[in-house]
Amino acid sequence: MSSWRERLSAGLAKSRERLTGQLNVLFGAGVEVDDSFYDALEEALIAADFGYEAALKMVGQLRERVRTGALPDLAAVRAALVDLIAAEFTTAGDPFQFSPVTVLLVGVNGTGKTTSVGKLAKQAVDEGKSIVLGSADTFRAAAAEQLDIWAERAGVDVVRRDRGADPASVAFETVERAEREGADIALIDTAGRLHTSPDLMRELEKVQRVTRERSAAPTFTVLVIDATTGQNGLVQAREFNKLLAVDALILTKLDGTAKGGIAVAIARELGVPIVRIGVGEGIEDLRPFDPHEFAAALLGDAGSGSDAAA
Ligand SMILES: Nc1nc2c(ncn2[C@@H]2O[C@H](COP(=O)(O)OP(=O)(O)OP(=O)(O)O)[C@@H](O)[C@H]2O)c(=O)[nH]1
Ligand SMILES: [Mg+2]
Repeated sequence: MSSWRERLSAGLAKSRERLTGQLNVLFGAGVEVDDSFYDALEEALIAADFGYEAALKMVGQLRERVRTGALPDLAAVRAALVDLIAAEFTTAGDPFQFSPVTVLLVGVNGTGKTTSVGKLAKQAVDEGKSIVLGSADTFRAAAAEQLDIWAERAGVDVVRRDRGADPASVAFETVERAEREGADIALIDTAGRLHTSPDLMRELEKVQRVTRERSAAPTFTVLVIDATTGQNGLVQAREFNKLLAVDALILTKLDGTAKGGIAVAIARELGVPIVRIGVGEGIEDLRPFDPHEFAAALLGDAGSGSDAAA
């Protein structure tokens, strides 16, 4: 059983191969650090889904530092790129720092919302916080049962209704119950839906509106994105954000993506923090997001030589 760091590192191995391949070229025998090198690095960053603008900006900064002689060797260049990638992320604004707080998890189908609710519940309990879960996924038959299993593992209660009930009413009741019990966190799971489905998006907007109106505590909308979906994840982020003004992101399945750069593209696009990352299916596999740690995993720690995990 590998550690979560190893899983993250293994998941990002393909992105890393492309990027470090270019960096190695930089110091290969007889290679000139010229425009074509920077073009190739830019292409590698774009291929890893960093996005055009971010790639251009980072390579421009790297080019400037190499020019001034600030980066004498491969390790220095790699470390500089790690810093540049890390600097692309905002870190302030983790909803779970607040108490009391109301958090709504949204996203397209199968991104890992319910699993993340379960993992977050366990973490809250481990930290000695009280939490009430709400299953506002009244659409999928097994959704409430799935959440029940996670809730049982975490030892917390779930507010739920029969299938087909109004999800906004479940959200309302969850907030009410959390307030009544003086809970630290009201955490609400919603049904997955495509951003291209107007009816379902309107329904979600109502869930958010009702939740905000009912909640005296600050209310955060957290978008859950499956990192393996690459550019489509960026489109999802854009569309959900347009309608709901997303406050934070959870990026799941980073243990299995070839395009880790998408984290940069999405966080940049929305200008909101990634507050957790999913690196596996187990209850412990939702970790705080550390920009520097993530960037280092994406490029491989210089000199560590432990890239063999893939
Ligand atoms: N490898 C991996 N699998 C994950 C991760 N997070 C979730 N999963 C898996 O993804 C699948 C879908 O997870 P769910 O939590 O049911 O997704 P959901 O967003 O609630 O799905 P819907 O409610 O149908 O929209 C499950 O098999 C999870 O175990 C992760 O970080 N890594
Ligand atoms: Mg679900």
